[in-house]
Amino acid sequence: SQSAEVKTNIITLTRFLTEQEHKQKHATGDFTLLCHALQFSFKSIAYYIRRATLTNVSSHRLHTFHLFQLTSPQLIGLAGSSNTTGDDQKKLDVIGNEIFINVMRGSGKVKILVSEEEEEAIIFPGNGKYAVVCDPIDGSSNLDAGVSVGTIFGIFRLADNAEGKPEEVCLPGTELVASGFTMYGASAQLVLTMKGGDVNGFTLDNALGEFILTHPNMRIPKKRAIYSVNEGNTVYWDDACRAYFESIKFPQNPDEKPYSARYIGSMVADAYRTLCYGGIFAYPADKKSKKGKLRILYECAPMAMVMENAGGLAVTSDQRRMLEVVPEHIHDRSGIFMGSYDEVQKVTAIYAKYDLIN
Ligand code: P6P
Repeated sequence: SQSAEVKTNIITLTRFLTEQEHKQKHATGDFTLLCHALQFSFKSIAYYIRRATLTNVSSHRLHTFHLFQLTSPQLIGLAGSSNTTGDDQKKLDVIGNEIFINVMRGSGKVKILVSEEEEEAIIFPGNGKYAVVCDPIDGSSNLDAGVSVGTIFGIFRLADNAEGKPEEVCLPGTELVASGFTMYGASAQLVLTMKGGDVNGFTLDNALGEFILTHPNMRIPKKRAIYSVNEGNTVYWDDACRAYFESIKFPQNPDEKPYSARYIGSMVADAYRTLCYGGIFAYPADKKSKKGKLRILYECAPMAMVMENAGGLAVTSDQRRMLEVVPEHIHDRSGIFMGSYDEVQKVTAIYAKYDLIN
């Protein structure tokens, strides 16, 4: 019988990082070691999410059991603390955050760590040259429903004289040296991009415990009639925003079909589908969320860098390039439209028409 093709030359993330390092003339290896620490945190979080899922299944017969209570049922109940957004902090959020903090500290390469779960930036002693921004478990409120959640991250190279002050990491996305996200779905899927580089997808092989390069040089389709937005916020949108979504739901041109709607409510899952299939993802700033809901540093900018390096675009609600926005503080927010190049251009064209009118 046909034996399954034996892959004897697989490219692991570890090998990929070594090859990337050799391309950099003055590489010291610090960035590579930081990325190894990052991949270890993704493997650890993937393990705990999978275990939580199993625990949830085994305990379903006993009582409703929130996935966030990672360990044994005795730990029922929320962690009791709440994060910067004020929503209840679930056990898994806490564990994902703690894993990330401990692994980044242990790397010895990080000076400043910003996490959605931490009000203040964490400053590590030592001479780390990098700042890491992250949302350890984004979308966790959906976890109980089996929706894919993920870790979103970005890496900045700090100035040599950086003292470890929060304002030193309030940088535009154009300064990111690397960014990406790991989606914890059927398998853990890492999407990683480096400054000026392309976008590469790695799948965690649980047997090997290695991320394997499965999606080299991911390119987002130039256009696709899919839109991804929470239409429950329509009543809060400004006129230009409404006009844009009206234009794709009720196309003027009779031979144009209306767009399909796809919205999961977990940014990593919506972003990954948008990267793979094309279309537009939006979380507009509106009357309810004046600066938008998503965070610039560890949600909008890393995702914008992935979309741009894959051939797409990302803009704010006032149609500025997302990557050029400088956050006013580490948890600053922005409206965002991101995805296929032509689709984002359509948004900007409609907004331009509205700006002319108003
Ligand atoms: P809404 C999840 O809570 C999250 O931070 C993102 O992952 C997601 O894109 C967004 O919020 C969903 O927000 O208001 O549509 O529920």
